[in-house]
Amino acid sequence: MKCEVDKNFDDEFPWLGMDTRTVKKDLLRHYHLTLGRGQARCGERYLYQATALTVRDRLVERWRSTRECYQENKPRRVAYLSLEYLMGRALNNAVLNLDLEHALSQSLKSFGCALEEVLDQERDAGLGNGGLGRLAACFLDSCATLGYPVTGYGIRYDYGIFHQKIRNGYQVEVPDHWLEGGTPWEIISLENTRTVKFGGHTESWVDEKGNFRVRWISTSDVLAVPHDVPIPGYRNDIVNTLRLWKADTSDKLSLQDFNSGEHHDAVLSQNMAAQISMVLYPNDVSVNGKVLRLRQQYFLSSASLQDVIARWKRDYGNDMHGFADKNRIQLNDTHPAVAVPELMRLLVDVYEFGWDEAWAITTETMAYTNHTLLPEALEKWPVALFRQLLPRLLEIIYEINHHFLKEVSAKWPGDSQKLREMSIIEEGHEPQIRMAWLAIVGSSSVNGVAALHTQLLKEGLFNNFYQLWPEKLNNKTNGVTPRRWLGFCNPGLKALLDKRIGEQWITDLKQLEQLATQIDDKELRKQWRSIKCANKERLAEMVMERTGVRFDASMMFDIQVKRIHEYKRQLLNVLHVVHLYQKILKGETGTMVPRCVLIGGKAAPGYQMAKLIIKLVNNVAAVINNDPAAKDWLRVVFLPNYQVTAMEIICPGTDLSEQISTAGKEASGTGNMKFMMNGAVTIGTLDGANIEIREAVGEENFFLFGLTAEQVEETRKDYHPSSIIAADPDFSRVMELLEQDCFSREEPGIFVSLTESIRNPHDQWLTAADFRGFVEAQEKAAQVYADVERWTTMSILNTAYSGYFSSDRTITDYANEIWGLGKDQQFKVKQAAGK
Ligand code: 26Q
Repeated sequence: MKCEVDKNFDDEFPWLGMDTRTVKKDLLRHYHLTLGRGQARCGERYLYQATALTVRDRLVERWRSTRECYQENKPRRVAYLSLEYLMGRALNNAVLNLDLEHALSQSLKSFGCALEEVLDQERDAGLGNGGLGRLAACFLDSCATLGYPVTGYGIRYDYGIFHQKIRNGYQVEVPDHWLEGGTPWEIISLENTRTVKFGGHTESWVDEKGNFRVRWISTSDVLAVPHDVPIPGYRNDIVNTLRLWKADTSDKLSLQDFNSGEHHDAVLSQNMAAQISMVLYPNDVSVNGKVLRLRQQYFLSSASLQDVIARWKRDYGNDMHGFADKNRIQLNDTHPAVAVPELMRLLVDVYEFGWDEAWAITTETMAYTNHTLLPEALEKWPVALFRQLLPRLLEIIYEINHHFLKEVSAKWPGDSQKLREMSIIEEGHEPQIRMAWLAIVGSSSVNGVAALHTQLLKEGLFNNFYQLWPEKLNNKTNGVTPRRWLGFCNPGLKALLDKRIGEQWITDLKQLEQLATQIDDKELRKQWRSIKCANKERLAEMVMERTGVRFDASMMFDIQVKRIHEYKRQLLNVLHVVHLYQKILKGETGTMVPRCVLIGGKAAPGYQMAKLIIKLVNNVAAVINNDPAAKDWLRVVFLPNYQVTAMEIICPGTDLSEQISTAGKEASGTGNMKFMMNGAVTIGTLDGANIEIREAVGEENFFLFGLTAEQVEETRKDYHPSSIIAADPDFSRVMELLEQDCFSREEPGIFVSLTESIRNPHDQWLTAADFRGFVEAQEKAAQVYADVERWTTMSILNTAYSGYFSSDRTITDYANEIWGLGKDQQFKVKQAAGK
């Protein structure tokens, strides 16, 4: 669809110039007038703000024209519901999408300032934990770039994911007050404030038409105030919206309250309400059953659905019958799954639909993405909590379950076990609501995030549902945005690609395959290496600044960054590091290549084992880095506070990407894709999207090791890690060093739970089973690395075949196969002539 910008408005307010002269004038105006700064230089902070405002003005005008364009064409729309968005920094993204880099660099020169310094002032918007939150951010980028009318809905947390400090090797969590000093990237839309109900009770009656009706009354209401963030597409003049809800009280401080002595109460309720959007929950076992988390989930779901319905009414009037034809709602995991009964409540209680009609609309509209196979990570909420907080929703969930179980009985007559297994309500001492079951039952599409993950969902966790509704389950392998994860984070490589294969790859990543045809070009190979080397220098600088450890760009950079979790097996990585150290001590460096090993990531605050792994990495690093014998061969760091912005430096400077989870546990992984795009070679297990990465790049360009998901299940039945260790002298020696406190001289015994977990026959993660395979794959990687030409080939081919892992491909698949957005629903905004 093509859109012309409103001509009348356009004549009155011609779009702001994008040339250096105009941009510079605006920058000065914002600096002097908006921010009130004088002649003296007041530091980069104000320059950052003036730059951001200058860019924002240009986003806002495109935002308006995009809205008008959607309004005019009335396409089907998608609401993406997510409790998390890991946006990182916004300024550079906007600058490059709007093609303002040159104009801004020039303009800032007159302030004696480089654009990079200004960009560096911005704090990360860290409104997410890890992969799931960053995926949501990449998806929004692709939706805007592809011109799909998709709105992101989330919560505007005052505090995002905690800032990680390391003290004496231990993780310490510091609050992330990212809004301090304000953010230029949000515009408050007061007129779209929604009211969300909590508590109270329900009451039924029969209306004048004789219909059974329910109302939910005596509630404590909370206001949801939209803070809109612009999401620019890549050089297409489209700006979509991320609408983040901030909670506010509905009992406004009135003069009357004040006079009648109720001021205190009013302030209290302000606090209660504001708590909802105060802080992002870390992905932590200790969060289970926390009321505030459920309040957040319902707050997001209810406000967002009301918002979608309000737009429907504006565009189509009060009759909601065509609603499902014009709307899709994508649930990012089960976190917003309460949207299913909430949409039913709105349709049945407020818009007076009959149950069956409301259910048809709801299930046609909803789609659910699953992100985990770990059964312990599946969300459940105590029925008692629901009754107290969301009494009307509990009634609706029971009703949904009642109808659903009739369907189960029809398919499996007399099978009471099936009924128990599939019931949305898990019976027991404390009955619980199974949110994944609710999401599956209430959606027309259920997808996994990588081929293996989806297959395992079908065979395992969701097998009953797969038997009932085989057509519901589908795969959408994750992707990452090539703008941020190649274009912006690796300017050196971007320039080379532009020169070699043209500039189209950035929105059509399959074009990278052209690189393969140039693989023998000497000049290309030389430049490829020199870019990688420069990126390694840049990473080394960051490592030095943050840890004081010197990384040497001539050594192999072996990197593992991701959340710290036992299934991701950072511990296996450490075992290998200790093994290398031991070989160095024995003088067996013959086939070794010098390495710099970097591990980074946050541990959930209540996850003791994960926190101990961080301490182990730090202690091992301290011993190795202080041993002169190791200096030429091995350096190790734990990089504190891993976040989006750090990854932008890390992935371009990586040689070897560690993707070593226990097979069958990592749903997809997305860091693996960022590394691949930037020419890192993967050492990995057959898990998540690693499998597809290996297929894309060819098995000869991937260092494979470890049990398959199937073998993992087999091995568990008869697993004796201590025998594996005893039979392997290298492994024995590694365990000995750990168990004899060689890395815990000051605090003997602190790592016992880690070494015991490796020796435990019930070790879920089978670390010992994969040790030997891992060491061998590492030796292979070292051997190839020593052959510069072979490594260069592998590196180039990894980039060349990473096209499939663009989130543009993923979103195109969501659009075609889940949302039913064809080519005709893709927008191209045409700017008025002469702009
Ligand atoms: C749950 C309950 C209470 C509080 C927090 C949570 C919570 C929060 C975040 C539970 C899980 C998450 C995040 C999960 C996540 O990031 N999963 C990852 O999703 C990626 C994108 O699909 C995959 O690539 C990863 O494999 C998967 O681990």
